[in-house]
Amino acid sequence: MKRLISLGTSILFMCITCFVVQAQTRVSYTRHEAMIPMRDGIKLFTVYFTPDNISTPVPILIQRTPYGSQDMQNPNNNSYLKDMAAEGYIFVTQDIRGRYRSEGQFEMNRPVLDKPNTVDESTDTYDAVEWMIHNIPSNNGKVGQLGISYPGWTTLAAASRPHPAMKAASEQATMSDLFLGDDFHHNGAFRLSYAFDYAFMEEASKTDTLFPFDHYDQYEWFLKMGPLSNANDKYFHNKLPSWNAFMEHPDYDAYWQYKSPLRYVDYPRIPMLHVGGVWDQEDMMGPQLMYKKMEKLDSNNRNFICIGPWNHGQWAGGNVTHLGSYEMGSNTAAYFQKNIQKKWFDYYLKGIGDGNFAEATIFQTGSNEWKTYSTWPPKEATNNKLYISDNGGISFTKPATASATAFDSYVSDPKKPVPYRARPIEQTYGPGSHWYNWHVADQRFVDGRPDVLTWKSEALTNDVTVTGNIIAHLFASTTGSDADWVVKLIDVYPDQDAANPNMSGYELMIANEVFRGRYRTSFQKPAAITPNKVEEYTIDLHQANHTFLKGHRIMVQVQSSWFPIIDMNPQKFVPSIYKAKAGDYQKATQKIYRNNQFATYIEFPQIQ
Ligand code: PG9
Repeated sequence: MKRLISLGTSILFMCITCFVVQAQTRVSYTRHEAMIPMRDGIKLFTVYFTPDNISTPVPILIQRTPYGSQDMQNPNNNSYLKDMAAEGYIFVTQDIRGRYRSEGQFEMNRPVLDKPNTVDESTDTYDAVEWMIHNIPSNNGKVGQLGISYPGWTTLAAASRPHPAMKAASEQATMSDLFLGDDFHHNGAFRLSYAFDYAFMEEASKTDTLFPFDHYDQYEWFLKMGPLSNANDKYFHNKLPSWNAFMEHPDYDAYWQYKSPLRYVDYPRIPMLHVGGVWDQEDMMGPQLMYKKMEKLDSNNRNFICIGPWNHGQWAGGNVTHLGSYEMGSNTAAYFQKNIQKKWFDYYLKGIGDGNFAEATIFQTGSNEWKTYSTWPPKEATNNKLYISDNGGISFTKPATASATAFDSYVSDPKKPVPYRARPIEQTYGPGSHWYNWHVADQRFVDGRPDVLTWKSEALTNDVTVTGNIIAHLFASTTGSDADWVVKLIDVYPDQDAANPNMSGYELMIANEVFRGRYRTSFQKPAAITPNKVEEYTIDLHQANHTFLKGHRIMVQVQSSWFPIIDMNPQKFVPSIYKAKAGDYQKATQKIYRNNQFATYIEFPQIQ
């Protein structure tokens, strides 16, 4: 269990069987350990592998992790690194402050401080790099950093204030703003089951520890837990700093803004390759948001992005040809590792190649093709609008009706929330967990629920491709004074798919997001919703590059709960949902409008 997590990210649970050596091994490696001193005297545990019998000095590639470095595999046996290992690099992994065998105090996502006499992940990396270039023999003085998820974020933080020897970095599935998106909240909605599991896993002890649930199905367990305040009262007893922060900072206040990389990341000070998965269940937003932020200031063409058909970190695996039931048509991880990651580091750290990299390399799902773009999202795309319409249909034409009764409606009941994936919902990183694939799970598991609205097109007569940022504009009202809105864009496979019978009628999510209604005008200052007033909710469903193939249908779904990945909104405005009482949770009737004045639509960018 610990060994698997320690390999860098949780995704490696599922990829463990994939660690096969495919490349012709040309270089062997020797393992070393060191305790590297930081500027405040704290020492960080570090494992490094040096290549044997090489004639020229080689660069250093670092990963910095909270998940434990001691079990770092020989790079020749690690699918993620093996292509680079075959030609010689020095590979380093380091336990960050306070985790596993490192000294010091752990702080979850300790932000870059820029204050004298303080330490953070950027100063720790700086000090580590300084030590490495002077103490690891046969290095060429050039250092790169990469990593997935938390190690992706440590890469982002280090590259934001890099040591002069650091010449290139690749953040992969970094978390970005933890209130607006990624692990702990999405648009202010609290990621209950994930935050609960992860805060305990990282903060209950120095090494990863699973919370001892006494029940298998988290849906039932969290329903039974009741209001959020019960987590501290019954289980955590105020001992987990991150959980306490969730409870004490319900809104996007100075605490979250200070923590956010949106504050401390600016222009790409060194070349940066952002890597993300379109079906990343933990940090989908991070690479997209960080690429966008840095791209605006990228006057030296140092900012690049690659997005693939992956879950959280799946590109590190060996033989990655499918995610859940979705078949990718080729080994997409091998493509990334060889043609993107290796070439990129080889160029910046070894001077190999012409350095002609595509600005954006984005896998197109549906058609299963790698595509390149000179701007991302592509500037040339037209923002078409996909409207919901009557009789459960959707259309690229705005509804003509002026009728105020042109809406669809459902009752959202906090006692019976919509599950976010089919039950039983196993503990996030627990045995048999389906957490890793839930973004591609067949959405038919919510078919027939009266609290999920569905609109869909006829079978398409041509392929239809969406490329870029998908944004929902929901015109909605509620009888309550607060509400969550979940929007999903779905590809419905043909009912009888002769080519792929297992996929017949499959409902594959292409994009999705939740929005907590109280934040519709400001994330800093939540505001009650006026009952029964129609309001527009703008919900970023993030980027996609997907072809709905001929014969498929395009589907849109809306619902008001996604339990327990999102805590249940009381549906009555209270100053802090984290202090809501059981009696605050109430049923509400939600209406989604589709008339000419209030025309719910999805921005659906297309390249003509
Ligand atoms: N998604 C995990 C994480 C990253 C950063 C902050 C909190 C959690 C991870 O897989 O590392």
